[in-house]
Order: sequence, then structure tokens, then C-alpha cells
Amino acid sequence: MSSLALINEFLGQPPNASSHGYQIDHILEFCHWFMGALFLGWSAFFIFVLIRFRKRRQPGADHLGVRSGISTHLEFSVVLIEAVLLLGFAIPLWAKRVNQFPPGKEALVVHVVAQQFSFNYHLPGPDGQFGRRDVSFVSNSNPLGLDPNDPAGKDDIVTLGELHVPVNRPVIAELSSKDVIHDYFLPAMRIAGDAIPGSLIPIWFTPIKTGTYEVICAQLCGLGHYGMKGTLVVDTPADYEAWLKERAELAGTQSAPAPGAPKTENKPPQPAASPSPGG
Ligand SMILES: [Cu+2]
Repeated sequence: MSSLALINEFLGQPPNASSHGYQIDHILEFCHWFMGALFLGWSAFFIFVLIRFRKRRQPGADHLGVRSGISTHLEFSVVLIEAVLLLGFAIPLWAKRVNQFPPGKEALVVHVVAQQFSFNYHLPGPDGQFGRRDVSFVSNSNPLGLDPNDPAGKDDIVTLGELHVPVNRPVIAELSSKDVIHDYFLPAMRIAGDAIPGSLIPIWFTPIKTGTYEVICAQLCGLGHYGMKGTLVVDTPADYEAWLKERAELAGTQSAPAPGAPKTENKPPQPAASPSPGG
């Protein structure tokens, strides 16, 4: 593993923190060494051609060029090898990754809703059920448009910019967007997925190290794209429970304000990071 980290470190990759990440690192490492070998090979061939076909040795141009059929065979072989690599290896490996999701019971499911220029998170709360969302309920204090009349949504947790997950448990993040195409990228988890309006795109990973990791948007989505950063905190199970409890209490005070309490107190949990047009 340590020898593998050579090129990845050079490329600026943060250390891997997910269970499948070493496979990504491995293929990145392999591809770069392979490209290095190709670069050396082609450079040597280029220098050979420069010397072999120099003007002194070849004073007149040859308009017929190569007469043997070897290049046709070579090109056909390259197409064949690449087809085998793509159809025989790359696509089945990718299918394994996108078709075999961890079972819903075992995994933590979270909705990630992107907007210009932040990521919102929606968790089902203690009842394990996501409340209904509708665009007509969207407001500054209700960025995801949770239906206030849906009992399943009463204990739901909505956070902005920061998500906590427990270590060693698969996380399924269902990506969607409120406005334009974003890309939810967790570099340390070696996973990314486009967040597209009107689509629900699931990605999954299993964090294996506790810590605080960067979340970025990997799709040029507007003027505030550069600032579309967030935090993923991988907690121990006990810390995660504590965070959930804290959030659930906040959610409780949000959905059921004390009688007579002014509505303006219904602020998102992290007012400092509230969405502002123009980022
Ligand atoms: Cu974005």
C-alpha cells in the first residue's frame, strides 16, 4: 500500500478513508505508471524517427509511404484489446459498484440536496421515515420544502453544509438538486456523483476512519462554485448517536414551535451557512 501512495500523493490525493478507496487508488496508480511507460516508449520512437528519416539520409519525399499492411493489423489489434478491456473488465467492474448496493437496513440512507451554493442533508430521524417534500413549501427556514402536515417528517433532520455519519457503516447518499447540475464529491471517500435536477442518483461508500473530511462540488455550477464546500464528519457510533440526538432535539423545536413563539425563530440549524443567492 505504501508504495502505491507514491503517485497518488504527487497528484494531491488526500489519504483514503473508505473501504473501497484502495481499489480506486490502485487503478489510478496503475494507470499513471502505464501512461509513464507509454510516454517513454513514444518519446523513444519519436527520437528514432527524427534520426532515421532525417533530411540528409532521405533527401526526397516518398509519396507512396508505407506499403506493407502491418499498420492495419496493428490498429485492428489495438481496437480489439481496448474492446476487451472495456467490455470485459471496466463495464462489469463498474456495474458491480453501481448495482450491488448494501441492503437498506444495514446502510444509513441520507438525501443530499444540492443548491447554489451549498449541500443540504435530509435524514429520516428516529422513526426511520423520510417526510414528504414539496417545492411549494420551500422557504428560507425550510430549505428542502418539508411538508409540515406529514407526521413522518416531524422528526426529520435537516442540516446545511455538515453531515455526520458513523464509522464502519455503509452510507447511501441519494443525490438531487434544486437548481442546476452539481457534483457531490467526497475526495477522501473516493466517491462522487452528479446531483441533477429531477433525478435521484444514489452513491454509496463505507467510511473506515473517523475524522473530518472535505466535501466539494465537482461540477462548475455557477459563480459561487468555488465556495461550495462542506464537511463530512465520520464519528464513532457513540458520537454519532449524540449528534443525532442533538439534531433531533433541534428538529423537534423547529417543527413544533411553542404557542405564541414568533415564526422567525424557525431558523436552519446553522444560520451562519444559510443559503444566500449569489453564494
Ligand atoms: Cu455546485
